[in-house]
Amino acid sequence: MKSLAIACLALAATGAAPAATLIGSGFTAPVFLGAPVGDSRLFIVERGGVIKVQDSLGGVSTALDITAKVESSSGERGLLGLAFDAGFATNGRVYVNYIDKTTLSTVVESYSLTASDIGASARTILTVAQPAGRSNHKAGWIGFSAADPGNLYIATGDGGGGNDPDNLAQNLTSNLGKLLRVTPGADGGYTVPTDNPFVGVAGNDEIWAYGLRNPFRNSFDRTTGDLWLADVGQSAREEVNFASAASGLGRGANYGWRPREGSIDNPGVGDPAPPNLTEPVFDYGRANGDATVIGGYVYRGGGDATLDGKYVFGDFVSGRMWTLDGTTATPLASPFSGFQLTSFGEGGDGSLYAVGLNGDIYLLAAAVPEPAPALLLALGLAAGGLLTRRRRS
Ligand SMILES: [Ca+2]
Ligand SMILES: [Ca+2]
Repeated sequence: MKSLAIACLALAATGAAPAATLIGSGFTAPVFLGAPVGDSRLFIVERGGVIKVQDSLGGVSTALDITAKVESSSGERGLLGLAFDAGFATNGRVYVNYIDKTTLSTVVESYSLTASDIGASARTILTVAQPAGRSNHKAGWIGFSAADPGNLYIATGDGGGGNDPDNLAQNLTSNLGKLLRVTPGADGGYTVPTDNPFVGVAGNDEIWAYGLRNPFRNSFDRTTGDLWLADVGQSAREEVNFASAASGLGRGANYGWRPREGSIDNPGVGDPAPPNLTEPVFDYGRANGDATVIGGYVYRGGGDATLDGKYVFGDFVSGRMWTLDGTTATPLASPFSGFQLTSFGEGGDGSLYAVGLNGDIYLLAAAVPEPAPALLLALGLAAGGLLTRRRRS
């Protein structure tokens, strides 16, 4: 099965008939898939407020059900993000991002999926009020970078409406249209890392980067910790932004919205481009039915030479997919017409998946299995012996 998927994707990359392996179906409006590093299970986020778990044999169960708390009946609201605590293997703790049914605010909470009473394990980390009457641009992705363990990054949209009517993404006293960075408290709440860019100066201390419209799906490279931010455009350009861990993960970056949409001045407003602008590494227009970028992952599974080390992303509306190598995008022959790609997903072993609003989950590229512990030990002993000999010589 795995080798078949790899072979099919290699064909797709060269323009042959596209194929991918359907490994799950029947989910209700799934919008994200993830897994703790090294965990063989897949955690699938359903927009209505449920997290399902699919095991390696295909069995599906419910890990969390907070539908009573989640507003998902209109616009782009719902349960939108999931991240795993570094201590997940022992504490079962996850972080979620959703729109609250009562307040319509963004809420980031943590739960322990292994608690005897999961509901009672809820801890509110942070909330962000949303503008009244605007149902779109809630973003909702959350994640931890291997280059910055312990700090949770939270993507917020501009809160909705055309052309960010209150100019919130450029407003440093609003947490909307931002990438936030906080240290979650074990008992809820958060502290602000002292090296956040607006600590001690004007601007909200939680803000890490700003000028974002609707950064719905983003990722940290599991190997390097680099940040990939995909900001959904309005009516002209879709964009991908990149900030390496080596250069500081884009601390204080202004990604340009609303004065800019992708690499052009926003046609809908006359604001001058900000002087401190960070341009996207790639943006694209509305040809071929493209209209909503879905950020993906740098594939680190090692099982597909075409994808290895490249950023894979796509478009919700057209279903098209690309790899990005540096600033050069190469189309992949996508199998996803009518699939409504809502997210890519990364397995605990680095395998790459695609998630469709229709309830289907596809494996795009499997991961090469990790060497068995006995083999690693043998390799380690061999390397140790080599080093010892070199030192002696
Ligand atoms: Ca401040
Ligand atoms: Ca931008």
